[in-house]
Amino acid sequence: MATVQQSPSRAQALEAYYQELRQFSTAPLWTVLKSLLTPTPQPRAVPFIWRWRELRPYVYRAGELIGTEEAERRVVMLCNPGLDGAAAVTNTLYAGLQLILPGEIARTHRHTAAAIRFIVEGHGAYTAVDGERTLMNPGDLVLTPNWTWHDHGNESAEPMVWLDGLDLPLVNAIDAMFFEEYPQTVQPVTKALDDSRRKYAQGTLLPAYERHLGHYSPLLNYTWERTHAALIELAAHDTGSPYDGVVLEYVNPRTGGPVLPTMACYAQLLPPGFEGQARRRSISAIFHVVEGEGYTEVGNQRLDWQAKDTFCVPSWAPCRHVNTSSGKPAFLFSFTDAPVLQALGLYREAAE
Ligand code: 1HN
Repeated sequence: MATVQQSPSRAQALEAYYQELRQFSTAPLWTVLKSLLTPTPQPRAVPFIWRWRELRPYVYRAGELIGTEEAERRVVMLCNPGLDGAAAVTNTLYAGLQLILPGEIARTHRHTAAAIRFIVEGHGAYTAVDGERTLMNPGDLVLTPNWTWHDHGNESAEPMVWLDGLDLPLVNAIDAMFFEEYPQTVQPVTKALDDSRRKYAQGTLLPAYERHLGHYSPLLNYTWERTHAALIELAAHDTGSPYDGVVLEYVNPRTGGPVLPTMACYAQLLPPGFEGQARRRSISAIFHVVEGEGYTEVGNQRLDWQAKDTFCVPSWAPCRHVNTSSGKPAFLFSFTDAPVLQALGLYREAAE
């Protein structure tokens, strides 16, 4: 009891000491240690779903209010409610819905944040990356790797919307952002249309005369046509994983590794009636529904989804997918920061 009786003066002495430390830009570790060394990750990002039915009118309204010339990129960003309005879905990943109208151009630039595009609707607008163009269709996955020149143009007769995914919050957190504009609006086309598809979409037969150097996939567009066919073919004889159903990773055909050094992409088929098991992973994930209806339990939240909705699963939240589409498979696309966690020895997973 003696120490307790002394404590008011000791408490005062400590408080005075903390005050003095502050003037030297220092602080005691022992008052914050428990909040730094949490037993498990404590993301501020919360499980959340952005519903296409609600957002679509706002995406198209942006098309009436602002042009691509003024906007550089016309995007409605998805902002996690737990992250105070930051341009972020999680601490590492950004996502947004980009609209490009017929006749519009989104001018050429490059940056050290890497991007993926997953096409939501519209047909035939192009993305150009380092001299190669690809025409995009719903469900296609298009890569714009770190520091590659990229522009978009819509020479089709209909608007196009896609989901942008970037490692922007990560790149800014590690103070590694660089950005440049190309001297011209549209970069010169130096390669045949879909050049990389002919060279690299085969996967098991690659051009021996071309050594693609770089830490990202040389394939610009992973078309939904191929992805969908691969999932259907695999699901005919395979039930896949108890957590994810029939799940495929989009890979770099040169290495078998992730498409980008900071982001991994997946397509999955949840068989009719699929009720997944719950699992936690020490990664951030953003899911986009391609087809079907169902729900995903993330922690204590139930996120009911349908086609074109986008939702997030923060690190270490238990996650369980259920397909409620009657008698039909459901298709999900997702991208994660798993390559970062894996490269740093920080990847973990645990069944619930
Ligand atoms: C960007 O360059 C694009 O090229 C889209 O389409 C979204 C969000 C933040 C920073 C750069 C694009 C972006 C972006």
